Amino acid sequence: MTYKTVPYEPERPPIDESRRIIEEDNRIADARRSVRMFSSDPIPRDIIETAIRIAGTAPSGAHRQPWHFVAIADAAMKARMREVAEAEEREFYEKRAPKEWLEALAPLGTDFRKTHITDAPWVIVVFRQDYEALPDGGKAKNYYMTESVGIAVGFLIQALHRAGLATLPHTPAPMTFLREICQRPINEKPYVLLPVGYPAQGCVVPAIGRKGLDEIATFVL
Ligand code: IYR
Repeated sequence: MTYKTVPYEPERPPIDESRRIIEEDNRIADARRSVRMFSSDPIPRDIIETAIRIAGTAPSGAHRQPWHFVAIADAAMKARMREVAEAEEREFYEKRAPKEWLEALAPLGTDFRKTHITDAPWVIVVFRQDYEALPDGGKAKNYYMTESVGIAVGFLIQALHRAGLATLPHTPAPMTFLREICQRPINEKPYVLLPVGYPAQGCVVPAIGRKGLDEIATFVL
């Protein structure tokens, strides 16, 4: 079997330049926080489009690109999503959640109220394509869909952050209702709901830290 290739020889920066860039990137990345208090100040569509293009550059299993992004600015649709999400979250917090889970969430101060869905100017619902529906009615298998979409969402969150925009990865459970509201086909499963906007004036975030490098990494030389 043969496959076609194209040249790929990106410019190689001097090592000190790489160090400068990566340290600056670390400073920027470390300043990111998930936000639950959004300003409703508008954000132009082209910025959201470019962020989604960046997400679409993520690597994926067998390069199947098993993702779809629905970007919603429509107030009525956001209101509908919030209504269903809050009903489900109320069930979660009041009935379904095991004590241990609620204890893990306590430092984050979350509850069933999901104001971010209606406050943020955009909500991006990300879908995972479990298979591709072929024009002849057949199905083409995808691979490592969950991992691939996770990487794409990582790209998306980081790109938006670098543009000064806040996000909150929100996964109401169950979130099948998002497929109906977004009118997506049966081969797609909602993966995450991501409000996008500026933090509200007076926004606060939980006082929590990050694990240090020696906690998250092992080096073997
Ligand atoms: N889906 C609920 C609960 C929740 C779960 C996790 I894991 C979080 O990191 C935060 C919240 C909610 O959105 O409130």
